[in-house]
Amino acid sequence: MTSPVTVSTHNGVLIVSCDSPPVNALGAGVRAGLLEGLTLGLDDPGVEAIIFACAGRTFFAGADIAEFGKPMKTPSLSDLVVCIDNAHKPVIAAIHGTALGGGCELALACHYRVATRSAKIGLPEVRLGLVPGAGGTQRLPRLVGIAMALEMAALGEPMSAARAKDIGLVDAVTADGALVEHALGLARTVARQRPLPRVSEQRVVPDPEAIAQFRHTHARRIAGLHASTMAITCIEKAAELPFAEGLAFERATFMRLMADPRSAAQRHVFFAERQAARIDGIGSDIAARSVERVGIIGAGTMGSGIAINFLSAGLAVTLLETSADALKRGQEQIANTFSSNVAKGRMTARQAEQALALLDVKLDFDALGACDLVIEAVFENMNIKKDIFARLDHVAREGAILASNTSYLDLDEIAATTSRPSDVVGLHFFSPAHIMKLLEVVRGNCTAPDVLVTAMALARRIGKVAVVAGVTPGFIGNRLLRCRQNEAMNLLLEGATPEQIDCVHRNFGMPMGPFQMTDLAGVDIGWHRDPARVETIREALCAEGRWGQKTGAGFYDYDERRKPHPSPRVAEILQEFRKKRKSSERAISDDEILARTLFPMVNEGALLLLEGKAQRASDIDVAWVYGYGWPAWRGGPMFWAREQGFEKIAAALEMYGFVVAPNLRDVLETP
Ligand code: T1G
Repeated sequence: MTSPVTVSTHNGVLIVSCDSPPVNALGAGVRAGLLEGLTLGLDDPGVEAIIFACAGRTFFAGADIAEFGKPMKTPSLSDLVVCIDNAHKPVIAAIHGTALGGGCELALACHYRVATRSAKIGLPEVRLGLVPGAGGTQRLPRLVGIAMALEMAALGEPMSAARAKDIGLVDAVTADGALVEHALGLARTVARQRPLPRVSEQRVVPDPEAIAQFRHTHARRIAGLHASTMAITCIEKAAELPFAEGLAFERATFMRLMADPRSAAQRHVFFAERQAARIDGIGSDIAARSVERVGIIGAGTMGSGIAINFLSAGLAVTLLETSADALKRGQEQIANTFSSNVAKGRMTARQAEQALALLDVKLDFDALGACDLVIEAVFENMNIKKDIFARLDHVAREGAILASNTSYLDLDEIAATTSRPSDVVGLHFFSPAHIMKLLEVVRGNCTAPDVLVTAMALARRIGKVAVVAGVTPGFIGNRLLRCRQNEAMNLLLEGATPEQIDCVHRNFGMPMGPFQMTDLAGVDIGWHRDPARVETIREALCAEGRWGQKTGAGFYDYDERRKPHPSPRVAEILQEFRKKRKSSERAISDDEILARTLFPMVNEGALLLLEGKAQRASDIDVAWVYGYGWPAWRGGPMFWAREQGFEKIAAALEMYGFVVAPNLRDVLETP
């Protein structure tokens, strides 16, 4: 097999170039080729300097994650990095694209680093439940100081080339087309300069205040993220220990985390997210349709949030409403969001201005005729949606894609009101639509393959993580959510409290529990609005105006800072309903709460697969990690269930009166 690494000589400078699509991951073959190239350059008296460069879209994007958990083939990345560090001739990293993880660590071991203006550099290992394993936590603080090293290695955020230059991480930034030329120029300049600037020989300036400050500032963000905590410790050791000992500490930490099930779960989510982009039965030969102008019907919270996604990605948006006031409110919501993004440094004022310039607001339905994609984001009522799609059928141009943002209604029924059901697709955004990453792409019975391909491509373009769902009430995410919420309500009737149930879920790693989530979203969603009709706990709360955070009371009472407090009134309501059921109140264990709220979700996931409404179990994981905050370090409901085991889950489901899905064993036990 030909090596992905080639060498070329340029007036005494050896370029060691790697071409290993898609991202030049530092797999065994690449590592071997790089070591061979380096050795060739060091042994050749005619070579005065060596450059590491990559072809394709990016410099080395890290170790090959697919190799993790398998026996490591030599040379290891650590061995390669040590050889670079010890080189007796200058070695230069020519960085473009995303120099991440092991790619960044290889660059740190080089003596010089040149990056293109659009390049990004980072140590995202913590996102995989790991710490850098090839010297990143030891070299980075030596080059940029502890504070910057913490930001990069403990949060996993990549840095722009410009910022990297400012902090001394790279020596020069070049135009995107001038990288190799600049690297060659630098090589000739430094070819005979000695001593070589070895990062490992530099001292780390101790900065305990920076570490304490970082821990305080990011306490919430890194809570429960074991790898981030360990990355901080490794950086602390860089200031305390000699380089070799710090390296050994980092390596031992890396190996321990590699064996940790939490890292396996995060690596599962990494690949599952990318697998979700694949649509079964549709080959790469199907081209996406061109979408440059997006029409959005409804300027409410969802419609405005959806518009922000497309405007931020540089697509023109026609936002339609039925009244000037509603349109104005939507426009204000969009403008305020962009202003807030600028204030928080998420975008520049210029970028916000450019995005807003792409917004066109209309009251005239016919204006949608100029759009390539129209997304209906109106009230969740089938008749309203059917009317809109019937009108769209006459107004939208031929070939335009007609999408509904419905969160559970039957997309096929909506599509049937048009003469072009093959152009109809569901695009289910999650509120707040401009923040939540998940997008469910709902595949109707008639949805054309290129419409699906277009939807998935658009999802990527607007920075969403898309999952294909079949037509079923609640699609993937909400169908599992309904199971959890139903059983949570049953547990209330049997003696549990909202606080206890929510606490169990927060301790599991969810950002909030079922009742906090209901109060946030609105207890009154889907309520029939008749306060005289009270048959359930939820209807009792709604009837008293306890609609959640927005009314200051729901399952909890909220103070002026929206902090939730257990509600005596809710306790009374629960007592009333328990008496009505004549069920004896009992103490319910946390384990029972967890089993009864999560195992039915897993069972429903198996049914989704059996019915063909989800393409693969990992898609269900992606939906819940990105749509509902399931902790990535638990991998998603289906991944977590595999760890629990079929027998335990099936026994519990039967004990609590559930019918075990016929394919559950197969789903949880098939490798
Ligand atoms: N290893 C193996 N495959 C990878 C990979 C990696 N590091 N990165 C990406 N891929 C695959 C990915 O699965 C997909 O495959 C294709 O490349 C395109 O990816 C020792 C231990 C680089 C920013 O965490 O962040 O180094 O689906 O769709 O949107 O300390 O990929 O096409 O078959 O994401 O343009 C550290 C992870 C590893 C970087 C490109 N590095 N990758 O984004 O393309 S740990 C990372 C990314 C490490 C050292 C430690 C992104 C990207 P397929 P893509 P993209």
